[in-house]
Amino acid sequence: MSNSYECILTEVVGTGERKTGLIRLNRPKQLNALNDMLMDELGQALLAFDADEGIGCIVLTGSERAFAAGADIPTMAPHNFMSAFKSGLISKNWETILRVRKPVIGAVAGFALGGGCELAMMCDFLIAADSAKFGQPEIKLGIIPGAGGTQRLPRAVGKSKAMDMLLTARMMDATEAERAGLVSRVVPADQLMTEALAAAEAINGFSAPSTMLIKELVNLSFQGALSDGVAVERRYFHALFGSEDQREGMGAFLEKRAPKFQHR
Ligand code: DAK
Repeated sequence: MSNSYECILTEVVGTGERKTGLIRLNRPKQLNALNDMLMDELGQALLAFDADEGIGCIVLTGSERAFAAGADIPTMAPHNFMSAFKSGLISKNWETILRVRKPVIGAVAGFALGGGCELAMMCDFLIAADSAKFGQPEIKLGIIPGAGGTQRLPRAVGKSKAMDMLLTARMMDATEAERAGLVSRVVPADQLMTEALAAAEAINGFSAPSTMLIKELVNLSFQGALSDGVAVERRYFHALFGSEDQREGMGAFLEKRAPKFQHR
């Protein structure tokens, strides 16, 4: 993997026409605690992969021991209200991932805590190693989540489980996370990357406009009224009949051959 960044590693992987942008969080001594430099670099790498026509999908991962153990506590510790308020404490680049239009798969092994859990929940879906542990332990530090944990966790796992995790700081293991709907699949730790990259490769083979629109619409389903989302979905569905990939996809089905998408 490339080392042009200090706190992350990036690599382009895959065998197909369109490839996967792989980003690995890399502050091993701090269990990938998320400091400003890491978040800046992550934002840059995400946007660079998103802008690259040769990339169909992004995989975000950490190490075997930790996806990320949260925001960097030594950076936050000295702040008071005024300095936090004036500097917008650690808000820079925290939501860049939400601007990415291509699918982002989170591949989580080990700890995903606090901001690490929040970052994971900003991915489009999560594949977890059986070693994964999710939690929002901010309450133990005398604070609360600051990057969407109180909002995304209840949407992912329901109110009761979210309240339990947020108020007691207990961690959820991979099996419970899958049962609760926080992650889409759990695999043995040594198969995590194989599984995540295979999922990415499958997505890379589909029409890019379809993958981007599905992502946009599913995210919309968490924001507005159901009827609004369904109306937008209907319009985009119609709009895709102006694409070459629709003609190719349906033509290939009728001709009993594999489609060759051009992503337009
Ligand atoms: N920050 C910095 N260093 C950390 C860290 C963190 N969050 N978590 C772990 N480390 C460091 C430890 O200090 C230790 O460093 P050394 O002592 O070796 O130098 C090293 O990683 C290994 O950790 P441990 O020795 O503690 O390892 P254990 O296996 O015993 O325990 C642990 C692992 C993950 C259970 C434990 O380290 C732990 O509880 N860590 C803290 C987890 C936590 O409280 N996370 C939540 C932090 S608050 C916002 C955006 C985000 C946020 C807020 C606002 N905005 C956009 C406004 C997010 C806030 C948070 O995440």
